[in-house]
Amino acid sequence: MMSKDTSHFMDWWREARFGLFIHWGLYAIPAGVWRGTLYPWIGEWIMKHARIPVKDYEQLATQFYPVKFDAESWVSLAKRAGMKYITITSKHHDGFALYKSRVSPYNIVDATPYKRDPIKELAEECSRQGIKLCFYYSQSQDWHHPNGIGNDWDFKPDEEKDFQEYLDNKVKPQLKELLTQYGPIGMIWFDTPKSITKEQSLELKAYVKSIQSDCLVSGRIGNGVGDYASLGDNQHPAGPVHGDFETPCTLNDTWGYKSCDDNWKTVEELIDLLVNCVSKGVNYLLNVGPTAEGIIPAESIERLEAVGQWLKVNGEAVYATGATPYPGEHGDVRISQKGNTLYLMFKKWPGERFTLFGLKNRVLNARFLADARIFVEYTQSVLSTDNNLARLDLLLPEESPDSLVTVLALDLDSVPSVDMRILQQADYSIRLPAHQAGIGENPSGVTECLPIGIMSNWNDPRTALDWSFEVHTPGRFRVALELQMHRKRPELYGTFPVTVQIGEASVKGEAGSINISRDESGDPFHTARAELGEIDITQTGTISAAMRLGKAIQNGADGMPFASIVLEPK
Ligand code: H79
Repeated sequence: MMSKDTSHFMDWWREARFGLFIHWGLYAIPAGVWRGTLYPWIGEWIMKHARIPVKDYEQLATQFYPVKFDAESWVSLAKRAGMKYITITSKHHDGFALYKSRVSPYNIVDATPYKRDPIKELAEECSRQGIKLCFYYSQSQDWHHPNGIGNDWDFKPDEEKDFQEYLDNKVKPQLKELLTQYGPIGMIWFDTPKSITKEQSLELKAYVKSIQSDCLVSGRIGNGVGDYASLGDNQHPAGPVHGDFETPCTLNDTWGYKSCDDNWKTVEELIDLLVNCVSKGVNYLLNVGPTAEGIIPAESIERLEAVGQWLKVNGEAVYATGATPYPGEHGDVRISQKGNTLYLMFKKWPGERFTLFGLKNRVLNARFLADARIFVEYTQSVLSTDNNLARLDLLLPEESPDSLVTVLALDLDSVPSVDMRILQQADYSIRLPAHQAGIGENPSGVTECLPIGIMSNWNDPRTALDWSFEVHTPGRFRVALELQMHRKRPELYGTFPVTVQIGEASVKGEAGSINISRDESGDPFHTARAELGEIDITQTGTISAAMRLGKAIQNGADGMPFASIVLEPK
């Protein structure tokens, strides 16, 4: 007999969807400035960027006295934001332990005048307020330990270090402390595996599980042995992901506090990013960097509280939901599902009429999470003249019921079942993404790069990408190409000559290093959009499309980072 007990040690994490990341440590004191020089990039990296000797950086500990730290207010902020777990830096790359450690005196209790253990206070609050506590722990980089990776200005080059000695004498003993001093821990959030071997990753994982068997380990433990996988820092999924994923993200550009970083994302952007993660089944781990005094910046608090307000109304579409059943996107709508309910999350309000194509179930009820009293009229039909395209026509209020993303819940007669073809959308647009492309003749090994949804190594004009899609309303369309390009090094990309064939029509153009903006974050990708021209689609039904490179690409940057073709009605 199969067991009826289907509970799983990852259930809490899969249901949570939204967590608070906290980067707090000695780097909050310089806050981006060392000896009068403002250092670019992320604040917690200042020791490495300024190549600060261990003995100088250690002096910061003598000044660390966060008088305003208040565990109750940090945990209640996470609760108000609608977050279900907190992941805090117990030790970042600088090697400083933010908790009482017997393994190394380089910790907040023994090396600072503060002498309190904030992790202990947070653990007590988390347990009181019912939120999971998790620890970030930098297992590979440690710029304070002679055998940790990354510090070559005080110590030997990494290749000559005895990394195993560091694992045995610092990492494992500190993990043991973290897993025995603070009650049940949700996860150890390992980061930047660097040169750690598969045996060492497995050894660390087994070690964690031997102390707390239900404690998760993050994907960045290295070598693919984590309990789930991680997207890159501030990376967002473009298409479906296979398996459990989380994306760690910032509110501005830094993780650790930086006094001059004012590049705050707006509440609108944050909710858009959240619903995009939710629609792909990806957890969103959003960061705050408290000051050296122990204050979470007011700009962070305001934004998290606003997201929390939205979640209070719309959490049903977020917590314990699954990814959209559709293979692709629906314009400005993101979709999630739970049981027999499909949630349409409108990033832009469509106005009175909206059509959802390809839903095969019967709709029993349509209700807004923001206001269940609003009556939504709808009709369903299947058009045999359009290759059996199912359509659900909704009559909506002219004004959106919610001020930000509005969620419409569709209660169905059974579990959502959808058309898996690429469908022209209600606004007549058509998206042909990398993750839905067929890859033709492929001698040079072009691959689809999930989950960020770009083609990798596409530099070969012999390889065509192809699609077929369903058109219900022919007409003239603008053809645009979206690429995801590296922010820091746009010069690696030249431009790419491409030909796009849509049915009988074709357009040629150049896509490439345009609209790349540099910023402080060092995040890897930026969307660049190129307009290629216009084409006519003259008939309804199934249309095919293909794209080729005009010449071989030799740019040392992994070919053309193609994300999507977008056809928009003229
Ligand atoms: O903890 C946060 C970061 O400190 C950590 N991961 C998140 C969650 C992280 N470790 N390494 N990295 C992120 C990537 C670092 C990239 C770097 Fe650079 C390239 C460091 C130095 C060169 C870009 C440019 C970032 C800083 C300068």
